[in-house]
Amino acid sequence: MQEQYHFSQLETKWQKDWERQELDQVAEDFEREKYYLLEMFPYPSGHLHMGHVRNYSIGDVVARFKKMEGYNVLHPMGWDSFGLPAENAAIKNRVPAALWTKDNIVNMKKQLKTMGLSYDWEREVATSDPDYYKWTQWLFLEFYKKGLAYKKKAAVNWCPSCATVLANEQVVEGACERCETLVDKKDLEQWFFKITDYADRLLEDLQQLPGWPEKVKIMQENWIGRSEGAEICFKTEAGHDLKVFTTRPDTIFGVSYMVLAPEHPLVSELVADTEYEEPVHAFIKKVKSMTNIERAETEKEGLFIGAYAINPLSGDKIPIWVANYVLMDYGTGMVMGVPAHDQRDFEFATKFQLPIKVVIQPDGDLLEGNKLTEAFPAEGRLVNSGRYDGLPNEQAIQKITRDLEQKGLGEKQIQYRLRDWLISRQRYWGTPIPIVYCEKCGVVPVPAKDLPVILPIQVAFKPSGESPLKTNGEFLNCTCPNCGGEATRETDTMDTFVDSSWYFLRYTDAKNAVAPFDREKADYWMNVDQYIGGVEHAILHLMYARFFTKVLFDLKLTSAQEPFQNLLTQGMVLKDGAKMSKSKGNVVSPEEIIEQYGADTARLFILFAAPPERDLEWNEKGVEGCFRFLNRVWRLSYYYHEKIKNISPGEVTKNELDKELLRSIHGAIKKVTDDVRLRFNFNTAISAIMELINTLQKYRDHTNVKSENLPLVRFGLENTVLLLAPFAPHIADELWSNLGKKTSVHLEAWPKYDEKALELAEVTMVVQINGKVRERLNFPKDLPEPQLKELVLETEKIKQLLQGKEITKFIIVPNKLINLVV
Ligand code: ANZ
Ligand code: ZN
Repeated sequence: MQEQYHFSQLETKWQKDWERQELDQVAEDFEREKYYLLEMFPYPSGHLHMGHVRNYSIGDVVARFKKMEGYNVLHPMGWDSFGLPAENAAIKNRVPAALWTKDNIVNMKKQLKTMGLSYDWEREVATSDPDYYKWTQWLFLEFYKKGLAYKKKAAVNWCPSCATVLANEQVVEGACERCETLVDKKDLEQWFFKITDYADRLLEDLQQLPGWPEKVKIMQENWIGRSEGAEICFKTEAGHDLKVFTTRPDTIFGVSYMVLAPEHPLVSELVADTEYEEPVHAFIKKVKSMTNIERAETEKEGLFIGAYAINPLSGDKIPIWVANYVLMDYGTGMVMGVPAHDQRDFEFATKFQLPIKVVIQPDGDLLEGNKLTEAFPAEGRLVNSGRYDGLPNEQAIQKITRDLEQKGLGEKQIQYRLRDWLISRQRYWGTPIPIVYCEKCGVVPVPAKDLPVILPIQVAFKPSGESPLKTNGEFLNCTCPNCGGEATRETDTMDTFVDSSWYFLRYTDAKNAVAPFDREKADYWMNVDQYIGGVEHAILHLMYARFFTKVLFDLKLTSAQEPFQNLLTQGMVLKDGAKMSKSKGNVVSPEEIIEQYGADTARLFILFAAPPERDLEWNEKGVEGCFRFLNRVWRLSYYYHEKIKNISPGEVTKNELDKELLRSIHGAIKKVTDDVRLRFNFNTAISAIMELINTLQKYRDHTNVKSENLPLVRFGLENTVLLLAPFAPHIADELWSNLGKKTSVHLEAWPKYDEKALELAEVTMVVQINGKVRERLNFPKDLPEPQLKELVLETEKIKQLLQGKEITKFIIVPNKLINLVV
């Protein structure tokens, strides 16, 4: 054994050795219980950052721990490799996006390998690989057959000056990010997935996920946004239907105006050839240039449009307005304005001096419309509501809805905030949508046997904003699979969230050439037992992956109904209180840290510095501390190396010091096991290992050659190495082989603790007389007071000190301290 801890040399050695032994490759084993551990796969930017290091260090501990516990562990890794950065690099540097991506993958894989992560690289996938996107396309076609993929016109952000479609993020204050021209909404044909068909299941099945953070489930719930209410039909004076969705039919007598979304087609009709036509159209134009988010954030604006509606129950004549706070794509795009009981309506009515009529009255002080300072949205009884007066409002909701139903002017309705998923992207670097347009046959899906529709290598991009693939004649022009005539291909590509919605299934059978995956294999591995990643994916990615899993279940491709059984959302890595980022210049490079201290230290620090869900503050001192700790482990092993070489481990104890060591070993096993298995509290698990090393150190300092209990020391060191293995895998394997072991520590069983050894635990208690420390004594843990008293008073030193004195008080801090007041 070398005297020094040469981390760099030994880390490389073990990484090679693990690869040679194929230690991390797994196969289905139907006799054994499986455990599927997954970290969110990265976008191959080319550089590993600390967020990755944290994510993968956490995952690797769990994977290695579960393996030692005896599970058949699937722990794969791959690349979410389609997306804009590659396309931008291609435009900027005139390199094919495919090449740029491949280089980055090679780089990042190399970096990942230096971390010593236990991935089964045989299952590596890259979503931009034709072997992968072939199946993304195949799945698209299955969705299409089921009516779950469809095309419709949808409003997109359009910059008239750049002649391009813009993503929402590229629109800043209603203008194009590049040229600052006001952005239009343009209706273009787009592909959608019908996720709204699954809204109820996506919502209900959240209840089957107790292993998900509550906050993530709430975000999903809000995103789905289920509202129960009614659709109510008002009529204009001229007899047009004005259908509104409301959650509060009970407030219908309080309606003082109607509002239409400015884009609503009825608006133009109602103002045609009136004095309102011009100002209303100007208003529409202004509002249309904003995104929904911007609309929600700006001041409420609106205009009366010169028409009136009739309230179907009260008969009131009410003015019709347009306003920016009513959205076209929710409900019916129309609202009945009830200022007394809806805050948005209250603000609007106050600004435009519309009447505020109270129709729900709480117990207590009478509300008055002209004295309200905000809306009253809560429960109460109906007032000013004709024959419904006096009803509790919950009952009134039912009754009013029923009465309107009978008149054919309303019905119960459930609304979702969730919209169908727009998957078309006018981009190059993505999965081509496998559809062909033929003049004779119309929209023709590419037959499965012709997949994949290969994405051509392209380096020329005209900045037209249209799909770059439109400019590629070879790709664009094809023959119709149906009639053999001339046809053109769909040139939009898929949102990259489609690619990442099923990769966890591909891992279960990554090389399958005849199907996306084999059902039996997928059924063995699914669900993912533990998914780990950033909370920024709490909504979209997780929702889409859940949606896909449910569709694939319905297609009978898998028995899984949920993809991820348990979810851990890791916190951020901060430096000086801020998220590490290039622009802030506070980035710590993982490569440098690994070079300077080794991967084991880097992993240990990142796991030790904070529990996984909390944010973690980078701290060079902490890194050094972990490095010193590993050196301490090394030195201790070195000190005993020769002595215990030919000795078997043993648990026989001969004296108090031995007993303390034995207890400490079992205590550490228990603590680490529980912390990792039950709570993922890796930081406290690591402190327990550190404590064990302290005890071993103390043991070494307090024993001489004759009293050294070497079998016990060996027992202690072997267990330390076993406990350390998931956290610092390289040094653990090196120390394991230094202990004379012939096979990897990562093939060992996780150590078990002996409850008995723990029960007999002793504690060291301080004995004070009048507050002054006089003695330290060992007692069995949790000894009852009378026995403790007896034992203290029997000790020689205390007896002497107490001679001739009377004890007035006997104070005990359990397991810590005894104070005798005399
Ligand atoms: C009258 C009313 C009275 C309302 C009241 C609420 C309280 P959630 O719960 O989010 O589904 N609304 C309906 N369609 C809208 C649209 N396209 N744009 C903006 N607002 C719209 O919200 C449902 C409520 O949001 C509906 O119920 C409607 O206002 C408004 F005391 O109708 B309510
Ligand atoms: Zn055809």
